[in-house]
Amino acid sequence: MLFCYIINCMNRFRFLTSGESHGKCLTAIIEGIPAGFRIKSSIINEDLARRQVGYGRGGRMQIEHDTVEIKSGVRFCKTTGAPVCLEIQNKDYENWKDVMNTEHLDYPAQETLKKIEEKAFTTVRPGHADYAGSIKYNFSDLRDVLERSSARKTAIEVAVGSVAKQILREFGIMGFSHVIQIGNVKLDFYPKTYTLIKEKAEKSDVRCADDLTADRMRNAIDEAAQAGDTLGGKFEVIFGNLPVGLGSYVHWDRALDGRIAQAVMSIPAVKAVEVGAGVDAASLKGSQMHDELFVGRDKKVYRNTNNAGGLEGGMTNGETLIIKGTMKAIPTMRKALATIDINDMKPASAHFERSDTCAVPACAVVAEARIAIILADALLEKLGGDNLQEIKERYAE
Ligand code: EPS
Repeated sequence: MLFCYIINCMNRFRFLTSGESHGKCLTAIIEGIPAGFRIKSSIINEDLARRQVGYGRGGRMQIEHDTVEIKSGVRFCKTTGAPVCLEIQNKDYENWKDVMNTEHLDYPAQETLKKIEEKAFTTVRPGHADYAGSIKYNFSDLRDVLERSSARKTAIEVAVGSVAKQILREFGIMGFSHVIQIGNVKLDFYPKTYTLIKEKAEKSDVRCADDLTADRMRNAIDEAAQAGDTLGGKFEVIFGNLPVGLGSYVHWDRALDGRIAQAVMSIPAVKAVEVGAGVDAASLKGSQMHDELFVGRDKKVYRNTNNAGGLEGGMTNGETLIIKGTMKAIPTMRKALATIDINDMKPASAHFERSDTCAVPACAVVAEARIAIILADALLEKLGGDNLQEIKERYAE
């Protein structure tokens, strides 16, 4: 039994991250990458830059220039089969050294104490992890909740996702993300092909594939910023060229739709995940919803619709994977909301440091990374193997 479990774990793309928003660095250890995959830090850095840009991002992104250092598990750009360790330095740490010290302070200088007190806060930010986190971990300073619950940690997740994407690319599996709604502004007209959507979205600072809609999105962000408010929205992640049969219907926790939903849902601020037709499926009749199958002259199976979003019975069905995510408006706001102070349990105004007005474009990049991780995991799980050559041979079978 235990033996089976260990075998199963060896063919899994697993990772853990550590790091605080204003701590020294963010790190990840990835386990389960077979030997021989080409992994380049320059490609990871391109993905990190994609997460950082976006109209409506806050002051922190002016400070950081996220770059990864591959610390182990890779030699001359090729994985060795050993755990891969990634690290991103937080540039802002220079300003937070005293506050984020990991050592016990025996006789702190007055100046140091003042800095720590200045950064401590007890007024709960509604919508954040502050209230439940302080009770769960018994903190009197909400800084201890903020630091790890911050979406800053998604930077290292994007680095892990970029490694997953480099693995998937070996098998021709590629994906992208784009924004389809910010506040009340929706993308109504999609460019005709996925290639066009991708190209246009990558060039847009709101990751939107239509110029006019992008203008309206920027205006909405400006208006929210002027009012001291924030905006949420909706994004879509697409992956193509997936083999049939990733995931399974045999157990609930092996269903790929469930695994993807968990991966996207747990991104900070995400409130809903949809597969294919998603919530619209509620009003579609069976005859409208289900994608009929045909066989082409080339003997290949094809369908004229993709309401299933590439997933049937918890498995990939060979069609394009289509996942939508909904992000709520960021809960750190200049326009302070009513709350409580956990120090005296009296009414108070919520704490504000600095924030993004809108981070939906960044969230789309994070979701793309998280989905890539699940797909790489499912692919390695299906194919097994210790090195790229072995896996490629199995894939070709
Ligand atoms: C983020 C870094 C954070 C925030 C944001 C995401 O930096 P700071 O707290 O220093 O401004 O900009 O996090 C949140 C808005 C949040 O609610 O967690 C980043 O690197 O993406």
